[in-house]
Amino acid sequence: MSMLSFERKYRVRGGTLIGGDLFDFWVGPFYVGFFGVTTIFFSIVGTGLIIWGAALGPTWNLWQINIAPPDLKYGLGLAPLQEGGLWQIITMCALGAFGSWALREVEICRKLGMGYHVPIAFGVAIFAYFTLVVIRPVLLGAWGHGFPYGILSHLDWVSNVGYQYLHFHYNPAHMLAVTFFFTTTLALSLHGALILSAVNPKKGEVVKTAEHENTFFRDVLGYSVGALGIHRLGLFLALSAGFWSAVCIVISGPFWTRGWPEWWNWWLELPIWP
Ligand code: UQ2
Repeated sequence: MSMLSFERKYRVRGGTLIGGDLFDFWVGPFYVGFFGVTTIFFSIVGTGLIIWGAALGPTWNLWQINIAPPDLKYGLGLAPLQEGGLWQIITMCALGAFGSWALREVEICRKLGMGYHVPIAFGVAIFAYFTLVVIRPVLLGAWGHGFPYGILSHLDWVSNVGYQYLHFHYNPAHMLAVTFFFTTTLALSLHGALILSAVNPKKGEVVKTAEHENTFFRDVLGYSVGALGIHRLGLFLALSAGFWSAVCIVISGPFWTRGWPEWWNWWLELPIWP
């Protein structure tokens, strides 16, 4: 269902960061803007390079297509296209597209006079990806430490890198990240279930309101975090999951090179036992 008649009054001029009025228009329901143009550009070039990389490879099997980063011997230099150079350009296109998308969100926030929570939240996801393909490879001295672009190949990479540190679940930042991911699903399932339960009363009855929502959790837990509170909590939990994911991988290698189980020896080495 189109909401165009409703949205028309919110389609205001201005709020752009770059380009003034030049790209300040919509295509159908979509705001364009300078960053809409750059998003389209990076997406098309990046996707085209992925398809080209697939064509150069041995398979069209969607699961097995793989575009690998350069060999470690290329260090932080540029590699030939077929030997990781494609991966390098595709990575730049991905970051260009993600960054453009975030800045397009900023322009829309400015138009609507809203806070910047959405682009900031998206920015944390971009930060996690940036950590994986730029910050950690740079700290380790080679683009070859980035992860390969492929459905199965990136799973293999995660498994191999995990085993390189013996048992990745002993990584304390990984523990935090996993806990935040799970808690995010708990919070969203509670919230989604509560909202749907409130708007789905018995046939013929009017939908329930915030009072009922609060009362349900006060009756169950003795506490309700509140309608605004659950969204603050959800944002905090989700951003924390992304943040600690970035931390857990960036410390693996640049700041800790042994097995993660060994890290916990700090406990046994405390001077309080003898
Ligand atoms: C709530 C509330 C909502 C909610 C939810 C709660 C009316 C519509 C889900 C309950 C959430 C609580 C008590 C926090 C749980 C804590 C963690 C870490 C998952 O009270 O207010 O608003 O959606």
